[in-house]
Amino acid sequence: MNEASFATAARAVLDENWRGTHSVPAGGLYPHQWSWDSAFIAIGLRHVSPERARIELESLFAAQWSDGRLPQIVFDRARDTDYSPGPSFWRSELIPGSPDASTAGLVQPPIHAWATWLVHAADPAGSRRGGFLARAYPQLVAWHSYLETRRDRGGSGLITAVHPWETGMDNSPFWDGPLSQVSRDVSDFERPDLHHAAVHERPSDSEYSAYLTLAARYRDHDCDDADGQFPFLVEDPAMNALWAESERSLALIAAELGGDPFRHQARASAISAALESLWSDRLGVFVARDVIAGELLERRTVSGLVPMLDADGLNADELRSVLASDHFSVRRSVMVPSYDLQASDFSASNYWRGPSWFNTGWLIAQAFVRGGDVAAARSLGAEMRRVALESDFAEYVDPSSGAAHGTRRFSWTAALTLDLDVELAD
Ligand code: 2M8
Repeated sequence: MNEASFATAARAVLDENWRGTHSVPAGGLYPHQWSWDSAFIAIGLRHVSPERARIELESLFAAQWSDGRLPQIVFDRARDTDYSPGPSFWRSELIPGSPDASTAGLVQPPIHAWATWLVHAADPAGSRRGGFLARAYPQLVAWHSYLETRRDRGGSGLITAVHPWETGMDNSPFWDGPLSQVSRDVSDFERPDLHHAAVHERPSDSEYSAYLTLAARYRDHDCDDADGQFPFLVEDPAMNALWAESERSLALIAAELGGDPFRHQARASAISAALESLWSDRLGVFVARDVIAGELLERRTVSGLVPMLDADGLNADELRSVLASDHFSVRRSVMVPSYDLQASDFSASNYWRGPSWFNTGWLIAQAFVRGGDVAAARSLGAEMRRVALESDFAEYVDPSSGAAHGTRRFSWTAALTLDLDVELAD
């Protein structure tokens, strides 16, 4: 692969999906701004234009709610019917504490402080000149404080997701059990997503009915986290590992600003310690917890590998051996599947039920770097770049063939492979 043509192609995707103040994940399927997409995109954009990367994050921060939450989606009101559920479903303007922008009421995994630090580090002089960290820091502290005070529904020291969408891995097999307990009250809905991706690549109508039922219920309670009867409450390993990682980044940001890093370090250690309660001895990976049923959801998913990022957690040898096992290893491609290859309900094409994704690949590359195995990170990065280019920057791919699935010219695929290209260059 020609590195120069790879970088040119990746930048073209980022330019195409740039909307002046933020990027869309992909032009057709996802016409709004998504929370953790923007963070991943900013990590790649910092190599194209640090200024654009800062604007990407700040446009999301501008949509922060008064309770500190950063919303899952900031809507482009002009695209209401192009994506469901859109701004007229959420009608956030009627909910107390919502911002001027139209947004969803849910959240997504808190990777923002980490992204903010990486964006700063790409251009410290420009960042300091514009006061980027000084503005971002209080907003990020408020975001983490929302998670800590409003979202620890299980009392375990971990964040609880109230909707599969909040984990970013919408139809992960983790959620099959908890979702089976949710009623399907909303039955009349559009599926504009199916104009852009095949039906076997997306969640089913039954899952969508449960998703919309949960979202409508949360909205109808003004997105108030005090709702004691909420029918879906889960703790996800990746979401919590990213929270711990972001808290570590808050310590770096605080130190850079002359503030107190220690309280953030202490919080990060407390989250990492709480994450241990999601370790499954039987499976040898982290798993999720159903807070309502009070039980671990014992499945092997890529989310359960993300806590290996933690430098105090597992080392690179252990990560290598999990990835070499029959559950995660693939013959041709080294891209990591989203679900256990040996599971009877594994699918190579259905969304978060098996295909390989580039954001989780990037996270695993970071874990290798932390674990001291830069060579493994480089080889994963090289494979990801090859597959990204060959698949026209697909949203997700078949783990063994690299065949493209979902939408194409997907922003975080381009951003994160570009980041690995720059950061892991020999
Ligand atoms: C997917 O999720 C959205 C809902 O948020 C959807 O299916 O419509 C997920 O892959 C999620 O992780 C991602 O942030 C979003 C936009 O790329 O798409």
